[in-house]
Amino acid sequence: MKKIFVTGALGQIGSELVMKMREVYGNDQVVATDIKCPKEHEVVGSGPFEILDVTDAKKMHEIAKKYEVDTIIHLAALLSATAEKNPVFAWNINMGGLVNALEVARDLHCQFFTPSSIGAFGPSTPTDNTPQDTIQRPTTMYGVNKVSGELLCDYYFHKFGVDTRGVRFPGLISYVTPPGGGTTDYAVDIYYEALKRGEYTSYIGKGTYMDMMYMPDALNAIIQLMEADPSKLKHRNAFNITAMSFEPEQIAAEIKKHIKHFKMDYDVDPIRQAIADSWPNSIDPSAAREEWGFKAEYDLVKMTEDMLSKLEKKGIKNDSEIVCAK
Ligand code: AKB
Repeated sequence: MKKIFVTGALGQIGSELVMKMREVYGNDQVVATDIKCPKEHEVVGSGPFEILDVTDAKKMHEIAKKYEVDTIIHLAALLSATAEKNPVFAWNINMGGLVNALEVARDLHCQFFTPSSIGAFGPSTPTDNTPQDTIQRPTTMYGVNKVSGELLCDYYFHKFGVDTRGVRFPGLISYVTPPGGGTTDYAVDIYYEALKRGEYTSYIGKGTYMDMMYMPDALNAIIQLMEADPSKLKHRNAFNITAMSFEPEQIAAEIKKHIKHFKMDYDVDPIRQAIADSWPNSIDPSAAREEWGFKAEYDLVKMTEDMLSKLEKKGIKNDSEIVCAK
């Protein structure tokens, strides 16, 4: 039975992954950690939880040892736009946290997962159907962290035999926990604003294509890759995976099918636009398909239907309707 240690457990991926893994492996088998500890969170209430700042190597080791974990899912990191605002801080959290987690994995013989990103590519990377193995010269601090992280995880595999595995995530879209500080976050915000106000101002410009994925597919991908037969893995850190690629007009058109009066305009943020422009339009996930059977279930149509209905169930609705209802 796996005993899994998760960092960044209250973040966008962590808050759903912990609950899913507790369902699959048992509540007590998943030790969630985060720098904060809100009292009322289901992750905190449903199984072991510890406060951890990932730059604190000693405490990380102590917690992992205390629970006798055999798997580490290292998620704590700053996303692209936040990292660009404070690059040295991002280096310290993203790289410092990663090397600490890898050291724990080495010492305690743990299997290891950490996500990379489409941000690991840069302007000199082929932009369409970006291959698994290609040029990686990113121009953002986040991208530099992600490429360095991929290489560091390969190093720990080759040098120390740590079973490191990873994927390059596209923008992740979910109705549970909002992302924070990413470039692809517009594709989450747009659903909330469509329901609340019937309109959205996109900070990403018209015609900017980026890869995206609905959270259920992302969670399945992590579990599937961690369960994959190691003898089948030619790559490890990190596999291209994607479910769809779209530009703002396309997601807006899809939302309009459900909310007829929905309107979108643009007020482009130069920082996030420059980051988006440096990333691929679409990546090729064939290595993930071939080596461990990756397959996404949700495309833009299916995701939009599910996202809007789940947000409505959560009570996200037109502000004026809320005022009228009082
Ligand atoms: C971001 O926008 O920073 C992330 C990512 C694609 O890695 N969502």
